[in-house]
Amino acid sequence: MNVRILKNLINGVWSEPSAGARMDIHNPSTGEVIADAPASSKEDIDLAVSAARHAFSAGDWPLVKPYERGQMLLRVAEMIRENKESLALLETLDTGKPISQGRADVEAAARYFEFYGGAADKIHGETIPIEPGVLDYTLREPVGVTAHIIPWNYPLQVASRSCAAALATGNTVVMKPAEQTPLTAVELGMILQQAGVPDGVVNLVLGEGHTAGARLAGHPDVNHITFTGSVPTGTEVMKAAAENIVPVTLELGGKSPNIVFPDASQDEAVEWVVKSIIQNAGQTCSAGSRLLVHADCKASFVEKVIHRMNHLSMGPGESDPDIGPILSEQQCRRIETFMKKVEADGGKFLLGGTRAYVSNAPGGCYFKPTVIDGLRPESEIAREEVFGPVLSVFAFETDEEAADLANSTEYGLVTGIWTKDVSRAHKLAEKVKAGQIFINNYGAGGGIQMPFGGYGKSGFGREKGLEALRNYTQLKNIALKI
Ligand code: TXE
Repeated sequence: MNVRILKNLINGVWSEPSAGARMDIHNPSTGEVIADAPASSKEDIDLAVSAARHAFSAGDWPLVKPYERGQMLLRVAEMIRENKESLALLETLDTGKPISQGRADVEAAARYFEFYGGAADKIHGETIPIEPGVLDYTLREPVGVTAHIIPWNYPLQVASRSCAAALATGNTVVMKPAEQTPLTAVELGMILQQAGVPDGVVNLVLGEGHTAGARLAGHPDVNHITFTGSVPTGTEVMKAAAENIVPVTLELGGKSPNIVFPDASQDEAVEWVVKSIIQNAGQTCSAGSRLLVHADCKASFVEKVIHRMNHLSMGPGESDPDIGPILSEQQCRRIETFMKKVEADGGKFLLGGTRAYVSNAPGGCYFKPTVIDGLRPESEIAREEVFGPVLSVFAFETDEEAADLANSTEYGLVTGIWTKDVSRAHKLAEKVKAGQIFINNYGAGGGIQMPFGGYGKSGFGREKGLEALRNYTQLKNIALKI
């Protein structure tokens, strides 16, 4: 495969990084170098922020009518769909994810632009009764220059969801994709240009976190930061934003449970429990990484889970296996470090626990689907995000125990509840501290329209759905004495 030479998009021009530094981009399935990307510096971020500021304050963007802005975003959605196959392949080459998951990500990206494109001319304020002779009303104004720091696990989806919402509300954008996975962000930049988004409205700076990312998070002329990534980096981003009193939306992952009762449809629950932990090889913020199962059905349920996992295929993303590679050697070592502590934490492996060798892709890092039983709920692996296809099993007897176990980590992103007893499910859903609860499903409909975000260390603020529009608007109240 030809090595792609990537550039930054600043003020409508595809440009080299100012200091000339570059970095290799690898295909996680094979380890092969597939692209050469800018390792941008502080200066490149500064240029991008200044272009975004100019486009917001003095450029064409504020003059575009909301309906026309929406039409532009709908065109972006259309163009994403027209390029679905090539975008999916690029996403798969860049992240290693199975191509069918790459296709699903591309469809989700198109749907974000469609959803927010449709919303662009429906963002309005209200009138508030004060007293006779006073007309009081609110305006929802764009915040200005918005920064988007994107992770490597769902590069196109995450870039699209926040960028589309920010553009729909009339903001300008500076985006920094993860250093490992910039390919589809570059394609998205080209599509946005072709769809007619004016120069400077969307700027793309490729580079590393500690340089480009840190400058973007701490830039004094940024008005909002959207960050998806790890808790330690989220903390750094928040500290940098605090220096400038800039609001942040943080999506920091989770340790999400599936809670299974004996009256649930067992086969369906097994299918989703497995799917929710192997999707993207477990490198998903909302991965169902804990199985909380009622003691009465634990043995048979876990047996079914293991049976299903024993029949999963593994290989390079392009061959569309059930499980693709782990992003990098570094991420794989991180998983192994967790695995080394399993026994000391009271756990035993029912399945997996080690790397897998994939003969047709020896250069990639693969990890076997893994099931661990017996971990102490307070142990590190039971509470921390492993970010691999690793499922920890816990038994409960009462609904209270299930709720306590579900709430026993500092995260609170997603919870799956599996039972035919609707009132039990509702009561449990009220007790569980998580931003999204799924009852007898896990991720219905792709969740484009549902507010998404976490409790506790899973972050704060909500992305997706109409709720995300709040991140990118500020409210002004105007009182007119008539
Ligand atoms: O994340 P980082 P890493 C979790 C997951 C994973 C772990 C480590 O558990 O194993 O994090 O992954 C940019 N200022 N998630 O190290 O560092 C970076 O360039 C500003 C969960 O890759 O959080 C990239 O664009 N930005 C998660 C982005 O932050 C900085 C998705 C994420 O990188 C920066 C990814 C800095 N100082 C990892 N340092 C999810 N919630 O889905 C780095 N970055």
